[in-house]
Amino acid sequence: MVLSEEDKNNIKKAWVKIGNHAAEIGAETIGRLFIVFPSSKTYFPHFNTSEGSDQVKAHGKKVADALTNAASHLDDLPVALSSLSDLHAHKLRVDPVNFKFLSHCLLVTLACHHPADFTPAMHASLDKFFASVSTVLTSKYR
Ligand code: HNI
Repeated sequence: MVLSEEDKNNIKKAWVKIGNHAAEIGAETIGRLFIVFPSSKTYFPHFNTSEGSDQVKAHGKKVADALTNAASHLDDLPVALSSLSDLHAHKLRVDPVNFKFLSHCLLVTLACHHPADFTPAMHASLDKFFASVSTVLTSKYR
């Protein structure tokens, strides 16, 4: 997946807009993930997966922070996400299909929160960004 200059600008623009409510976006995304794709809960047997639970909120913030970090390292995602990639592949062994589910929930959440900014071009750039992050996080499975 190659991010064009336009993609990179769109992604950075989106993250400026998200600003300091990234944690809220993350929590809503994880809440949606567990409801829309319940099989994803398999990986969280130790969590209270109810929408709005403290664990959903805390995990949403971690995911959002990791994406904020990725958005500022668009030319170097494999390095920026290296330890997270080890974690997801070697320790958590998350089935890669779940990354598509999570990416879908991220897009829907962002579209709901920023409808005016969510142009088709922005949609495409964010989809490519989440696909690129997902590729890195699933790259060490074999
Ligand atoms: Ni993921 C832990 C980021 C996709 C299941 N995950 C993390 C952490 C971050 C993170 C950050 C916390 C690491 C730490 O504490 O050191 N995860 C991301 C990102 C994506 C992603 C950026 C994709 C965009 N993770 C997924 C998916 C699943 C998933 C698709 C499964 C459905 N992640 C987990 C689980 C943990 C986790 C399980 C451990 C949670 C815990 O606290 O026990």
